[in-house]
Amino acid sequence: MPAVNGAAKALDHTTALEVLKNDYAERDGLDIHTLIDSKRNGGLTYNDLLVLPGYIGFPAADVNLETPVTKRISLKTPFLSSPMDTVTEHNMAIHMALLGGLGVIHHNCSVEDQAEMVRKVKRYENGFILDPVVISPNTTVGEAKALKEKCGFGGFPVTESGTLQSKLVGIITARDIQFHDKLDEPVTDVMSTDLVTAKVGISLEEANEVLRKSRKGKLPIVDDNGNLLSLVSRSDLMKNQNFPLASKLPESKQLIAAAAIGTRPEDKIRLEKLVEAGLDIAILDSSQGNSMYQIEMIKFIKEKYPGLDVIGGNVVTRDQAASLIAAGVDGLRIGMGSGSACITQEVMAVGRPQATSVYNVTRFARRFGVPCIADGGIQNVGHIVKGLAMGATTIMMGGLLAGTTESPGQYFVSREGQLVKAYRGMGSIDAMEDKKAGAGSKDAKASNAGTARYFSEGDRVLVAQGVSGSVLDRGSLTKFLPYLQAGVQHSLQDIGVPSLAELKDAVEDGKVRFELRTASAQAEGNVHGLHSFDKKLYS
Ligand code: CPR
Repeated sequence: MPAVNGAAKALDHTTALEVLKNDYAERDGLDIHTLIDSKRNGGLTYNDLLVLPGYIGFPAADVNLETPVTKRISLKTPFLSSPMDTVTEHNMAIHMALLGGLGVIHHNCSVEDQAEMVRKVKRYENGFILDPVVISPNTTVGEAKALKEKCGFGGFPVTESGTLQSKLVGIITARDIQFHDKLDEPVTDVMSTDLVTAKVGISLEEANEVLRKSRKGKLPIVDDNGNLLSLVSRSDLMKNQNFPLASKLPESKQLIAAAAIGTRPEDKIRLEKLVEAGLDIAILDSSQGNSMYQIEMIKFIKEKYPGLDVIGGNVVTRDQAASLIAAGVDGLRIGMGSGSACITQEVMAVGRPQATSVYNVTRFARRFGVPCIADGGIQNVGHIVKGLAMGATTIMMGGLLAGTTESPGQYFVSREGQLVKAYRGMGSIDAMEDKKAGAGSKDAKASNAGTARYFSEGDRVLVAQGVSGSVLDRGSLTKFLPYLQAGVQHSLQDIGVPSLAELKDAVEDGKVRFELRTASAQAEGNVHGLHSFDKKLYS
C-alpha cells in the first residue's frame, strides 16, 4: 500500500463490510471449533467463554426460540426442569409446559405417586378445576360449614355419590349456609338447584362468558348424562391467563408429559404405569448413561412402546453418545458433574466441563438427527445461551428453578433471615436414604424399585455424589420463565441471529465468534468496585 506522508493510505470506507464479509480469518474472535480445541484450551465451562456481538437487524421479541427436544417433539421455548424431588412434581411440570417448556417428573417416589403426577399433567386444562371438592346429598350443613373453613372457599357441587363422574344434583354456596343454624339438616334442604351448567368440550373463553352472564360463582361442567366432570370458578376468571406457547403435541389439547425412570428391571413395571397414565417422553435417569443396563432398556422401550420417545443419558463424550444413539434414543441428555449440588467430579474423578461436553456430544449427535439437552450448571441467562450456542437444543435446570413457588416443598427462613427452599442433589445421602426408606411415598417397596441413578442406592455404603442445601426464593415460575425467555431473545438479538435454528448454523459455519475469558475478564464482566448493590434481575 503506497504511503502518504508516512501513513498507510486509508481504504475507501464503503468497502469496510466487504473486507470482512467472507474472510473469517480477518475477523475478531474464534470460531467454535478453535475455541473448543481441548488439546490447546483444556475442557471449558460456560464461564470460560463469551460470544462476540453481531448485527442487530430485528426486534428481540421476534426471536424464535422453537426447538426440538426429541426427534419427534418440539417446544416453543428451550427450557426443561430437572427430574429431582426438590424441583419437578406435577405442579412444576404443568407450569413448565404451560409456559412452553417441559418439566420432567422425578422418580424418587412410588410408582403410583409418579403415575398420578403424570396423569395430573395430562388431565390439566387451564382454568378448569379437574379435582374439585365434591360433597354428597347426605352431607350436613354443619359439615359443609366445617369444609368451608378448612378449604378457605365455599361453593361445593353436590352429586349423587359425593364424587366426580356422578350425577350433579345441586350446588351449596357460602351464602346458602351462612345464616342457616340447623347444622344437622342435610345440604339438600338449602342447596341451589336452579343450576347453570356447561357441556364438556366447552372452551375456557366460552365457559368464562357463560359465568359472566349467569352471575353465578361456579360453572359445573357435565357430560351428556349430567355427570359432573370439572368446574370453572368465577374467582379464577382473572387468573385464567392465556398460554399461547403451551407445550402440546399437534392435534392434542393435552400438555406434554415427561418423566424419569431408572434402568433396573423393576423400572419396566414403573414405565408401564406411566405409559398408562399418558406419558409422552421417558428420560432414562443415570449419571453415567453408557451402560449395558441403559442400552438394554432403550431397546426394550423402542420395541414395546414405539410411540413413546426416549431420552438417554447422561453422557459427555462422543463414545458414550454413540452407544445410546445406536441403541435408538430419540434424544440425549448431556452433563456429568456440572450440576450445582453435585460433587461427582471430585468424588469419582470422572466427568467433563460442560461447554466442552455439549460441543462434542452435539457435534456427533446432530449427524444422526438426535436433539440434545444441556443439563446442569445453569446459573443465569448467559449460561443458557452458551449451552445453546455450544449446540444443545434445550437446557435443563435444577437449582435455578428449585426456588420458584411451583417446585415441591415449603419456603423457610434461613439462618441469615432469607426466604429459601430446600434443594438437594439426587445422589446426596439425604435423597438416596429417602429412596432406600421409601420416604415421601406411600409404598416403600415400590419406591425402592426406583432408579439407581448413581448405581449406589442399593449398596451397604452409600457414596454421595451430591449435597443437600437450599436456594433463594425466586417467586413464581409464571414470571421467572418469561424472564429467561426474554433474556435469551435479547441475547440472540445481540449475537445477531433471529432464531435458535439460525444460531446453530451461524455457529457452525464460523459467523458467530467466541472469545476465551481469562480470570480477570470474568471479574471485569461482573459487578466490581461498588460499595454495595442490589441485584434485581427482572420486574
Ligand atoms: P443444576 O441446574 O442445579 O446446576 O443441575 C441440575 C442437574 O444436576 C440435574 O438435572 C442432574 O443431572 C444433576 N444432578 C442432580 N443431582 C446430582 C448429584 Cl447428587 N450429583 C451429580 N449430578 C446431579
